[in-house]
Amino acid sequence: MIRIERSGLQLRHGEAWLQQQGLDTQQLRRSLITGLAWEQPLVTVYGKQHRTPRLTCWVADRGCNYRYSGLQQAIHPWTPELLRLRGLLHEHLGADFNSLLLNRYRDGADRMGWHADDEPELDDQAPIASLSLGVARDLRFRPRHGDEAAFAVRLGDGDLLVMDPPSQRHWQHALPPRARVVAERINLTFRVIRPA
Ligand SMILES: O=C(O)CCC(=O)C(=O)O
Repeated sequence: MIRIERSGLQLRHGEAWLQQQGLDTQQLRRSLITGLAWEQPLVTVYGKQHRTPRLTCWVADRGCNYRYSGLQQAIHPWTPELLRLRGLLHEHLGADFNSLLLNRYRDGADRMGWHADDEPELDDQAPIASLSLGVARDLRFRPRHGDEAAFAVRLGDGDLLVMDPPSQRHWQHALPPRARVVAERINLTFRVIRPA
């Protein structure tokens, strides 16, 4: 894994990490597409309601509620393949992830706006581990203050990106739209929620 460091930001990037663990990423992506209950929830942003420009699924241990943009996510149970991924991440990173947000970008029009994963229910001492499946997309980073330059990390099929504390406090990230991308991508972010 290579380290990407800026003031207040610490990332670790492992290319084709899932393939190195012996996983078939194409099969995994297909199975997640057909096996999970994908939703396109209504969210409220700046007082206006709209559907998220991507599909999502929230998987978590019991009691791990998560709310963003005024939306309480429905909790879906862990499947055997998601438990296997959680086990692999625990083995390599030592973190006890108890929740997982999956985002499914159907093509380059689907996207995620600027934000930090800094909701109060998230444990800010724990890393966030992100796995990518499918077509490569750019994850952009920009500082919340100061004059460090924005930059992007290209996340390809099977990549692992670890965002270590205190990155969420000082930086935001976004997945911008890409007009030329016609293929699908799934991203899985494993998190630690402090149970209510
Ligand atoms: O799709 C991605 O790589 C980014 C996902 C993300 O920003 C998030 O889940 O908070």
